[in-house]
Amino acid sequence: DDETLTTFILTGDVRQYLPIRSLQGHKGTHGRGVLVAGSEGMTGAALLAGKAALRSGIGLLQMVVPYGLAEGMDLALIEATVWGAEGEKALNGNAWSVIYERAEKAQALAIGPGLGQDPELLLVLEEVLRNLSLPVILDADALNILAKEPGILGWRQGRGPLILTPHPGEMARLCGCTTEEVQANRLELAISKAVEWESIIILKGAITIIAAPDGRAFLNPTGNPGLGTGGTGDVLTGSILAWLAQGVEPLAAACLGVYLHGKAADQLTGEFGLSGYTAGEVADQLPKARRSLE
Ligand code: B4P
Ligand code: MG
Repeated sequence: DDETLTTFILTGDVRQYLPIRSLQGHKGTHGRGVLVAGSEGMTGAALLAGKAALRSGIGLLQMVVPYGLAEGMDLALIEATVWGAEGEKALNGNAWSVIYERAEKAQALAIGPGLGQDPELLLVLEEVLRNLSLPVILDADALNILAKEPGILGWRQGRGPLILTPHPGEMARLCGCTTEEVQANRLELAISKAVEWESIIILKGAITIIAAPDGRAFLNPTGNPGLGTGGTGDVLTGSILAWLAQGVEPLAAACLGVYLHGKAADQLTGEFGLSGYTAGEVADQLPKARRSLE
């Protein structure tokens, strides 16, 4: 029953999920991740997710952004490689070829933060779901686009792990209900959709829920209301991308990412209290949150 299948994430479990960094390790062994994100006015979402991936130990971060924004991104996040794909100010339906090229040599892919919602991007999402066997994270605008055609999630089945990271508003759009209905039914809804869509669902908010396709669910004990500020969701996505790229199993990567994101925020309350720290500061705090477990 639900009671035995639903547990809090334990610090001891999270510690075991942390990948062991070999003394001989190099950027090739620490994983490559692809981040498809950003459009005019929302380049910050891409930068925050990218920064969080770097702060979570990724070996090589490859950003795929609209070609009109590629030069600015390249200068703003100097540690990442940046690839311009079709679309001047936002990616369009022809962005797939560049995404596919990058994904072929990577261990994980995340798509969505600040992406924009060109209707043609539905075609790109279909290609991602159908053709990529690496673990994929769908966040933000990828979820908003998907909400118009949630049936395409069925195309993923049997092809590779999928993680969805909706906040309650995005979950409502995906499920065709209201945000209030989501909030009144968080656990049941997250579990039933994780089973139905054969995906890991991270339903964000105070006590984020991580629901698995086998019907289990994990509740996150870390985090605080200071996280309710623009960009913190993008930081979460980038961090999980990095854990996946480093070879952490998808469900463990989801729990590890959510736990450390909240832990970083909890550490920041020591200096700032319950508001006024920024998403970028949460990203920068991630290594210290990780170190507190070692
Ligand atoms: P968007 O405008 O789409 O916001 P976004 O770009 O996705 O923002 P971001 O990526 O920074 O944050 P995200 O929420 O992904 O949507 C925001 C809209 O959704 C708002 O209009 C809001 O009304 C609605 N919405 C969002 N959360 C809601 C909620 N809980 N209840 C009702 N409506 C909601 O990621 C935020 C991160 O902060 C997550 O990791 C989350 O778990 C964490 N967080 C936020 N508040 C927290 C809290 N009190 N305690 C612990 N963690 C918290
Ligand atoms: Mg978000």
